[in-house]
Amino acid sequence: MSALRFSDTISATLTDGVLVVTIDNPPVNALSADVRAGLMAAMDHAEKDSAIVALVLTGAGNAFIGGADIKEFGKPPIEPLLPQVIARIENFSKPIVAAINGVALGGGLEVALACHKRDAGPSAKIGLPEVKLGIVPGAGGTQRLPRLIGTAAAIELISSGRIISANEAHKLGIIDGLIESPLIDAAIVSAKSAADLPLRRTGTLSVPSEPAEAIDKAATEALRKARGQRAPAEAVRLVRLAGTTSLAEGLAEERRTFMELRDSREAAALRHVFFAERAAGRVESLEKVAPRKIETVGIVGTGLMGSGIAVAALNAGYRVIGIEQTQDAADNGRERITGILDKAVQSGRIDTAGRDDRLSRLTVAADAQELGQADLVIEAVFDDLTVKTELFQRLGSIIRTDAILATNTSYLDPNVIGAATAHPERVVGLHFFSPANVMRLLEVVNCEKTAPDVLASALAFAKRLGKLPVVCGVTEGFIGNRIFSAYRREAEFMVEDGALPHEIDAALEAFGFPMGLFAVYDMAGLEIAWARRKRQTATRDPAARYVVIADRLCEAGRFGQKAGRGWYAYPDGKRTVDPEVTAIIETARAEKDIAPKSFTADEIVTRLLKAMADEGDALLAEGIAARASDIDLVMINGYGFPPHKGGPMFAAGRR
Ligand code: T1G
Repeated sequence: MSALRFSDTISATLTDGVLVVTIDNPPVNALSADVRAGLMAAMDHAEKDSAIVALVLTGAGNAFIGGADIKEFGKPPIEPLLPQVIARIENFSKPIVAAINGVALGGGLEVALACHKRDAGPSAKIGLPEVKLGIVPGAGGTQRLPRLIGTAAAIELISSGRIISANEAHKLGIIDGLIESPLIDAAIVSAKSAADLPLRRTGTLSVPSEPAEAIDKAATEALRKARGQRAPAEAVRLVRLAGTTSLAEGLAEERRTFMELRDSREAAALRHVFFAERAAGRVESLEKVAPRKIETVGIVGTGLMGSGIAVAALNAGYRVIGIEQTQDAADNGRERITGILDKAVQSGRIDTAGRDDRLSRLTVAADAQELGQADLVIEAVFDDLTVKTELFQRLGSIIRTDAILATNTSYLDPNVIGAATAHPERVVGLHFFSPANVMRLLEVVNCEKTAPDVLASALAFAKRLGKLPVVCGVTEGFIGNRIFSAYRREAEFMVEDGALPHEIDAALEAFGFPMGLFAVYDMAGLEIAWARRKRQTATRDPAARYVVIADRLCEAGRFGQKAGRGWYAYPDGKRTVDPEVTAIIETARAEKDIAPKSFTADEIVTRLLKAMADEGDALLAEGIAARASDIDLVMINGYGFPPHKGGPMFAAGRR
């Protein structure tokens, strides 16, 4: 066995006539220029050396190939281009077997599709996630995948960008060999035996025929889910094209579409989100700070929020101790948690063994002394300052001296809660979003006294939960609710100024929000915010602009969808404009002598974006948020802001 090197990132060894080519381009073996050149050089070498009968292509470390190098997007292209490398692989005179040892995504899967055989280890993950970056596959994915698995299945995979397991990929026919034993050894055997047979070139296969209805159904479903985004719709068109045109023409049209989308605003927004997610939760000053070990998580309060947090922690492998005040409440909490896990079994997300394993790590008790075993205690009790401060005082004598205390408050001041304990440096805020086992966003609140290793531990905990942590400082409502309040306030000002709620909602929905603001109000119910406004009456600045319309709606018993009436009426459950609401609005305008103006959809969106971005700038200036991109992530993942618009800071051009 002799070692060869073809570029900085491509090396190879020759075993038994098979050249095993390894891509080593950490962290994910992306297809950078050096990788592409090295692959070409390896093929040059293999072509000339008659001792080489076949090739195996694999990745170093945990990844096969994570895709095109996203950092090269927007830069001038460097030859050889990926389609050239891939065409050379497919047309190569000797068999090339992909040994897929980890993720094969985007261009990584496209490389594998052009290989003559695909073997994968059990931890391989496969997908064409390009639509999540606002683009379509650009190196043959839309043309080769349907040739292997059919049009309907390819439409579903490419338009959703879904990433699948080796097992599913094998069942679909993307993977030929599912290998348990050492992958490379098996791939070498595969490659050698392929050398005696005609090569199976994916691009030369014809797309399997399928009933037109199956294809139409997949296409309709994909377009429905795309909600107006371009990339998934283009993906559907290109996959269909594979069945009706030659490979060369299909590839040319794919490439043209890819280039066009790559330069679009939508793609720039989604790339921004991609890098924003990777930057989130990173705090430079914590780089050398070791997090504390967390294995057992105590959760005080097992209501809606607490039970969701418990499930998230159980899913991540933690031992969980839920605490309630009475045995009855503890039994109910356990039932709630079990109920969520049962639903996960019914929907196939976990199996019964998975559920039983989770339940074996769960205790729910009425005795707070149990918390003496916890490394981290999260309170998820009623959002009342006295309740929370008393609880934290009491916990001080129960929990271990090195245990971390987290509060899940949404609106209270965690500095005040922390000050109620003898050791505020161990207190941190963990603001989960409901349902906590589903929502990815987690605001990690760095309080005035939080110790660096406590913050580092909270971030490590969030990461293990699979959450998207965004660090924020203490302010009322943290990042999300502060921006949301500004957005809501501006929308109500606009109603007073002349826009009707349904006009604002239509503009927001056309922009990409799943639901307009006033429809969301009606769904959530209007009475809690009304109660809060009434409590704040005494402290409100009388000079500040105040819109009474929501109060008038509540006074008229219009508490939202559950009441059958709110900002809209709901005859037969259908959202409808209600003249009674319009009359309330007109009265309120007349009382202030406001002559209503009309607003275009564009004006509505621009004004709301500006309000959000101005509040975002204030959060940055106050040091509450560390980066504009963190604000974008909070609004995208917690408040329905459309990801393909990049978040309010990106959309308003405030990066
Ligand atoms: N290019 C450049 N850098 C990348 C990268 C990529 N494709 N993927 C990840 N990184 C960086 C990332 O920024 C981070 O860097 C580090 O790797 C670890 O990432 C022609 C058009 C592979 C599943 O969309 O889904 O192929 O911040 O924290 O959780 O059709 O990264 O540390 O400096 O996410 O282990 C298609 C995107 C491209 C895959 C690994 N490919 N990546 O997850 O680590 S388009 C993708 C991922 C394409 C062709 C086209 C994940 C991952 P830093 P990480 P992870």
